[in-house]
Amino acid sequence: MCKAFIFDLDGVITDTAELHYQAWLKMSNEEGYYFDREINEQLRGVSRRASLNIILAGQAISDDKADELMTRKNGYYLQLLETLSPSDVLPGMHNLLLELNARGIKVALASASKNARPILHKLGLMPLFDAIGDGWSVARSKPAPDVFIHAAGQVGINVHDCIVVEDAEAGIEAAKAAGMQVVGIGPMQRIGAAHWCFADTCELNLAQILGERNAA
Ligand code: B16
Ligand code: MG
Repeated sequence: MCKAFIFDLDGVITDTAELHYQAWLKMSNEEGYYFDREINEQLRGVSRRASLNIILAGQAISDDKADELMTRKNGYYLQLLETLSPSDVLPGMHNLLLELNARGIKVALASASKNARPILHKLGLMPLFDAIGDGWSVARSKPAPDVFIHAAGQVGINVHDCIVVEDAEAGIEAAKAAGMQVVGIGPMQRIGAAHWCFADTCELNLAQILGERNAA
């Protein structure tokens, strides 16, 4: 029985992938690293350090240099986040969160991002969440199941009673490893491993997921 919904952030609640792209691109251009939108797709749902490693493509740098590059990129990203507002919530998601709250189903976040809390504040969604799991909550990031298990623990719900909403392959793998059912958002080649698949957030159908009669 579904007692909690656990949401990924980037690509599910809001589309910050473009802002990550702009910030990584600026840093990469300054450093002479090759970076394009195709590589950016590989960064979906993975941690900041794992993202940098993908951009470096095997090039070795010191830990101090890696820290400096990630700090610089995050500075650019934070500048871009300043323009974020409630109008940047992806279609249908605000209503879905309201509906879950009204039904008494717990709502939690499980994001790889260390910026998840300020992002939820800017989107005006913080009051609709019962718990937040983010890039600060656990040591091992997706595809490890840790952030989902952490979020379930925060709302006090058994992992088998949690449904996750994810847009990334790494996130779907992590949620399944946590023993949870997963709703995938995006193209089938990316989210085909999910239990329910929707091309877009506006197509997500709660009644269908909950197995209710008369689901459209
Ligand atoms: P930050 P999610 C992920 O968010 C992004 O998809 C990924 O591109 C990013 O590298 C990661 O957060 C870390 O973000 O640099 O803000 O800590 O999809 O897990 O909500
Ligand atoms: Mg995501």
